[in-house]
Amino acid sequence: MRTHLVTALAATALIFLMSAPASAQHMHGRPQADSAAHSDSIMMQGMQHGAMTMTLGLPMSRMGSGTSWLPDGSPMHAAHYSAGGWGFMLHGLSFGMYDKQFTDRGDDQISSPNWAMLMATRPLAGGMLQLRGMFSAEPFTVGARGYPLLLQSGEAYKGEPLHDRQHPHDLFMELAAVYERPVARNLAISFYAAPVGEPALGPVAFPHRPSAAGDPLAPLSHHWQDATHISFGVLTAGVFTRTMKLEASLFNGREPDEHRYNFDYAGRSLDSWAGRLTVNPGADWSLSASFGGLKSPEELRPDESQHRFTAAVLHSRPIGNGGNWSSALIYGANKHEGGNWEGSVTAETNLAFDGRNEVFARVNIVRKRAEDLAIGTNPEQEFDLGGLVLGYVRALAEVGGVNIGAGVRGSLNVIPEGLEPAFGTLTPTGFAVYLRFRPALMSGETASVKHRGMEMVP
Ligand SMILES: [Cu+2]
Repeated sequence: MRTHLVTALAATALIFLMSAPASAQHMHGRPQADSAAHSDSIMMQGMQHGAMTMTLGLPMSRMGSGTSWLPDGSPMHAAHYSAGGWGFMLHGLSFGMYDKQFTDRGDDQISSPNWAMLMATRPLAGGMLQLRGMFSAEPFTVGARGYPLLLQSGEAYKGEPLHDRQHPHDLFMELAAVYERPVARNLAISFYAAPVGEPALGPVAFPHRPSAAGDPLAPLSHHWQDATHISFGVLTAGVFTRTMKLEASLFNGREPDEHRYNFDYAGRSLDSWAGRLTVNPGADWSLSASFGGLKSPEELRPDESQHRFTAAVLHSRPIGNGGNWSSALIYGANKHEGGNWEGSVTAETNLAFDGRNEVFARVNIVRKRAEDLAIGTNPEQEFDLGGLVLGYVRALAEVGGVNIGAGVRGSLNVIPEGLEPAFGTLTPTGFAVYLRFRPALMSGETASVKHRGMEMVP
């Protein structure tokens, strides 16, 4: 526990240091945005009009994880600056938390869930090239077994399925190149190649969802919805207009293994596939549906492939003075070969009233098998699980462009009688207290997206 405390503090300090100089740049980056001197960069062209834009004049706030789309009204907690014809953006999220999960299957731990992402963007051959690196210190700051989270499942450790814990994310979460190019007034093509990255399967992954921004812990439905966000080998091609995007991916469908520092290619190819349709009908909304085939995703059940279907509605809009309200309703289902569709629902909302006070809530309903939870009955037996999460984050300070908040989170789960012997209760609970570190809100950008409309075609 002491080593985790030390590494958690080290990680938050690291993120802090990484954010601070970039944010200082960001501070004097704003006046530059109004100068015509930087008009060589696509993003800076957009900034002259009050918001940064991408291909087809789409706002940067729409960029989700991988190639997914958020609502345009999503808040951007990022630092931005430009140099040498490139536009750089740094964003990330780091928590330092104490997490206690009750019952015999619970545990407590001090840890730091975190990620940081650097993007470099420049014009290329009539289009836009973007290079991305996303990293997580969780292998050090959470540990190989992950952090305690009752009823969570997915991935493995020392030959056993991880259960009642959330696995750490890999050191290399994403290394990717994106190329987008307009081919008509309102039509563009995109290519995404990633030694590690996210295929077009599922909604925006939870670490990137504004509707999950106050909560350090993962949704219980992660492996039914967005768990492919770290895949070791992804190729995605897409076509999009300003309101619609259609994508297809080939990727390595195997989940990351317990060695979180390396690239998991052994014996694998781009053996899995996915397709996704996303529609952003207005500035506040993003709707998506995806379907994929995952070849042998789990190392403990190598003979089993599965299909996944997801559908999601994301909503996000600025409110009041520096506030934002973001919500998501997500359905995701897995079908193992020869098995039934096992469904899950996530409903989550994050309401930042005014940039100081933030409340969030999540409801998870998910059907898991006995073997997911390593419950010693018939491995195929299915259980419907329910989880309710409520939390509050209070902004404490903004230091050097880093926004620091303190939060508290409580969870109440509801399990069927068949699981009562394992947990000793029908309503296992947990709580966490934490600090949250992230770059300050890029004020003005999100608001201007609303008023700007979509008239800015490059
Ligand atoms: Cu994950």
